[in-house]
Amino acid sequence: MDNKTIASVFDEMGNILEIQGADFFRVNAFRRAALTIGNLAMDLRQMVDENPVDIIKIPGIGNALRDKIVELVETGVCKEHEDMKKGFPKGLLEMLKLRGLGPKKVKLFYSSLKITTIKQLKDAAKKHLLRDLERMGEKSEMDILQAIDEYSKFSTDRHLINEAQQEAYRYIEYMRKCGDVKKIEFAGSLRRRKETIGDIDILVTVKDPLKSHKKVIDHFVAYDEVLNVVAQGDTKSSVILQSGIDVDLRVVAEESFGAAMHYFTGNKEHNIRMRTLAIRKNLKLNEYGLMKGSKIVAGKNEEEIFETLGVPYIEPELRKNDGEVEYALKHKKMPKLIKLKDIKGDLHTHSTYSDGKNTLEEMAKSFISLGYEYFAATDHSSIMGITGGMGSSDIKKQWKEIDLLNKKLPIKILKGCEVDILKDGSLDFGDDILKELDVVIISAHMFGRLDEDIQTKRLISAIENPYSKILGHPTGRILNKRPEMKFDMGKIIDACVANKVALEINSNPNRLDLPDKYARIAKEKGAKFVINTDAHDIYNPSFMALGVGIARRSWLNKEDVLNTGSFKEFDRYY
Ligand code: DGT
Ligand code: CA
Ligand code: CA
Ligand code: ZN
Repeated sequence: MDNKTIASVFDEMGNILEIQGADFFRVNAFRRAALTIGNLAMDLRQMVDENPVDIIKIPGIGNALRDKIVELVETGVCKEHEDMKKGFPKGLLEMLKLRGLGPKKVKLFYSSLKITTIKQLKDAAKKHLLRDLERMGEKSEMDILQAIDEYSKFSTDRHLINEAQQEAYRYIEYMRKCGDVKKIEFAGSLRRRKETIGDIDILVTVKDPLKSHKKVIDHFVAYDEVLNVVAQGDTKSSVILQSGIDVDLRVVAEESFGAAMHYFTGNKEHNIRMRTLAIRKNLKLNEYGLMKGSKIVAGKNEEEIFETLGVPYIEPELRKNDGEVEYALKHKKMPKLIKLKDIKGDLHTHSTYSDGKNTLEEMAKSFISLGYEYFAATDHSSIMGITGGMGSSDIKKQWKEIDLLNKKLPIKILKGCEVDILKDGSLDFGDDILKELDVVIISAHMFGRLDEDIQTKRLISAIENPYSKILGHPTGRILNKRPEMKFDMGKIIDACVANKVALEINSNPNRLDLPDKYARIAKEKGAKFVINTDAHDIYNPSFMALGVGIARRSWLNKEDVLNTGSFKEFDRYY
């Protein structure tokens, strides 16, 4: 942990304390320490190692802060800071990022209007609830709206799917402990496996329609992780979790469960399209059921609703109203989408040969435990020098280890590399190395902001390299952080098809790249795909399910994806 990070921890502690109303001296002690450390010439890590006693000679740092510095340097966290954050709304700290908003104002909005998120702040400003507060006015209210606008341009309140999914699973597990819950499922964008999630939608049915409702809702709001109860009614409730994620719960009747699942899975446009089908049959479709007048003709499960409407079952991932209903009506049969269990190996992984956290052998064991037939070791080439990419002697060393491991382990390790695409479109390893490799992933990690034309040419020239097999994380996007690179996607897909380069669907939840809208077009143009995890430790291989979700949203079946076959079959494509 470097000086800058330590300073930001102290700064955050000062902010939390000030919002909580701690006394001035305590708040100021953290503030001053943060400022001093931010401007310090000496490296605190080195001081902790060499002469921790001297740390208290820094102005403003006493014994207590010295102990925290040592703790931060040695463990990466500080217990008091972690404890402070526990009961504290994350949204309040996020609010501090708004231009012109300090702890005093955040505290004011929290204590007077119970505002804990930027979204609530925006709503309040729009309703003119802020202008009458102490030391506020019409202008400062408008300033806040403006600051939120600026902020939202480069940040969103959508959550990464793995984080939302984890929260949903944990919540559902907790809800099952309530004896009155019968069925429980999540719906919404999480069920459609969209790459980011606005809020979590959970549906339940209860054991006793007369007595259970209240018990279920009470159990729901009593969850440990709940930070704020936004609404609590007889059949529905909304809460905000400590993690900042909103969760909606609805209690529905048994005979309506399927209809509610369909309605709340969405998306909205798909629902509207399905409703027009119902109308044509003189029926009505809503969250209670497929209705003839006031009578439910189908509703307890989704299948019977589709059947009654005369359409084959449409998987949740396809429900976007971008042609799925028309396809269903025309073909009377939906395509068989790829499944997680179709995947036979992972072709993009890292180990300590570059920036991975685990050794090659540890990674191998992780893949063995998933039952894979093979995986490719594809550490970075050397231009990623900052993160320890491989030079030609490193990769040769890796080949030797792969040969040894292949003799003793029940999995085939392929020799590979994630080779950087250089600025001019050439690759970061020469033919002498590339020709020895089973798997060559070409990735653009740098120069993401070239002009569209130049970027397109650069990528095409990399794709045309005869050794290229996979275009890694094609758009380069980082969800909620970095936009897609600008290039002509149509031309890149055409070049991949012409040169037999598979497009990667990178399963890392921060990437989920290639996005489904492009993957679907690529499929129509005849492209092939690989779904990889880009694992950097022994836990990441579980990301595969997320990539498969994107593939399903892109209408891909097993045959479109090369790592659903043996490695021989993969290689046959090239
Ligand atoms: P999110 O939460 O933004 O990631 O996306 P969703 O799709 O989960 O949206 P959410 O939570 O607002 O609503 C869940 C589903 O409920 C949505 O996919 C479709 C349905 N729904 C919500 N509002 C409407 C509406 O006004 N009309 C119709 N037909 N359906 C709606
Ligand atoms: Ca939702
Ligand atoms: Ca919702
Ligand atoms: Zn990688």
